[in-house]
Amino acid sequence: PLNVNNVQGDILFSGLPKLNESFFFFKIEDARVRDFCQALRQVTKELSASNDTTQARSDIQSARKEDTNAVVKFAGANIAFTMKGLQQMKKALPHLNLKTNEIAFEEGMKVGAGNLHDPFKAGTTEPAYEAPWSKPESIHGLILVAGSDPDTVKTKLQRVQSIFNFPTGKGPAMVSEVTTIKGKVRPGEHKGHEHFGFEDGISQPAVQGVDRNVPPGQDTVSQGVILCGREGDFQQRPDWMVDGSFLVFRKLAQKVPEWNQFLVDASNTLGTWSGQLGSRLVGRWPSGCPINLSPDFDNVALGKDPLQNNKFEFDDVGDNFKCPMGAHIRKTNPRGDLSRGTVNQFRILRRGIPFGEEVDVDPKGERGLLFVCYQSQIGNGFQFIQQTWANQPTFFSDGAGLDAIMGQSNTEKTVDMKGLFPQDANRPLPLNGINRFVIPKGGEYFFSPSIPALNTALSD
Ligand code: N7H
Repeated sequence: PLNVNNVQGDILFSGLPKLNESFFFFKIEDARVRDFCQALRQVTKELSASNDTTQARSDIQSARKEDTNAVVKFAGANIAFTMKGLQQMKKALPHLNLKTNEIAFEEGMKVGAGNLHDPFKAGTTEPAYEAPWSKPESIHGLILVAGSDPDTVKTKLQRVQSIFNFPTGKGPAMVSEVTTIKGKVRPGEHKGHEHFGFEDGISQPAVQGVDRNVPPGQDTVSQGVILCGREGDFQQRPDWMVDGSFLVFRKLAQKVPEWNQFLVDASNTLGTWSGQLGSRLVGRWPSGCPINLSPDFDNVALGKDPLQNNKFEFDDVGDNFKCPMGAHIRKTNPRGDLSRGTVNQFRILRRGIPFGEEVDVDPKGERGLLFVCYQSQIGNGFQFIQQTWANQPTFFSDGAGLDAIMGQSNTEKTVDMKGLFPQDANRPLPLNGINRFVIPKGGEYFFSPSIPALNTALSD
């Protein structure tokens, strides 16, 4: 049976306490690979397992919900590797079996950028990724540290880095910095809401044998949908990959003033109001209240109630859609639109965090979501949701359009979306340039190994 103490802490349950998070992307120095692998055993003592952060996490999350400053100071660390990183480590670990059977991971995100419909640089087929995602060769791994406050996160990151002699130590550094990216929850009343203003992290699949007290409407998936080598992971994996999970990282910029303006302009032409239009594009009101349960106004009490806020189906009446087919939550989890058994193969655990300052603090600054998700198969998780559901105008029926939040097209400029209004399912929304509001800046695919694997196969 699964021992959750073997699984890194960001993966299962509700993740590490995320008020602040640092992502340290590193390269393993060519001359120090052996030292790096040996140091991993020391590093595992600093990592959080899925189980040992439970109390701190729930304390901090209740502090977050109550809108107070977190009083419990805690930070947890995890480590993950790219295929390039594992290949580098294999120089010191000749027996390491790298037949991961995961094509997306082995190729890296940039190679598959075209299939994701990520934008290209004008007139080329080169993804318009920023550095370092434009040159992923040197990205070998990621140390992520999430916690209650910036100082605790910083101290924790430094402790892990110092095991690799970074930036300096008794010997030469075993890693060099590729980049460090910081995320944080939004301030005050916006806590828990992403930059467009919507509460995030409401719907997550429960994992069999791990999550208890599963709220109504929340499905339970096999362990192997999230963890490699468990029942429900259909690929053959080397032993060391068991209880690890693929980590997808995407830096997604959000054009907040432009989105707000679009909602005002489009709702004027459509004869609605911007708040309702935005919520119909997401499928939930800002509080998290599903539009299926409250079509005309936000019901905050319902939105905050975990016993109610997932208890719904996309139950259309005739040709009238309670929730547009292209709404973000309908595209990314079609619930009973397909059979649950089918949908549940394609679920992910989302562990992202916003980045950037508020619009009023830094109007010209960049902001958005550091999207992170876990799955046992990238091709059935992130990639499938983005390519086969979100980017497919005919999913799951004609006229659905792209996912209104993160759907992407590299051919169509205008996509009509059916069912935007319950009163008139065929009233179209001409989404000129649907890519405009969420813009992928790059990212990479990582593997987050089990703690025993870090202590054995990956260190000796
Ligand atoms: Fe989404 N948003 O604020 O609009 N997402 N998402 N997402 N998303 C969800 O249910 C958002 C992105 C999923 O089970 C909510 O937790 C934004 C990507 C999935 O009902 C909100 C961005 C992918 C779900 C947002 C973004 C997904 C989900 C509702 C980019 C995967 C659960 C709150 C900047 C490829 C669906 C909630 C379910 C929910 C937003 C990206 C997937 C508010 C702004 C790239 C599976």
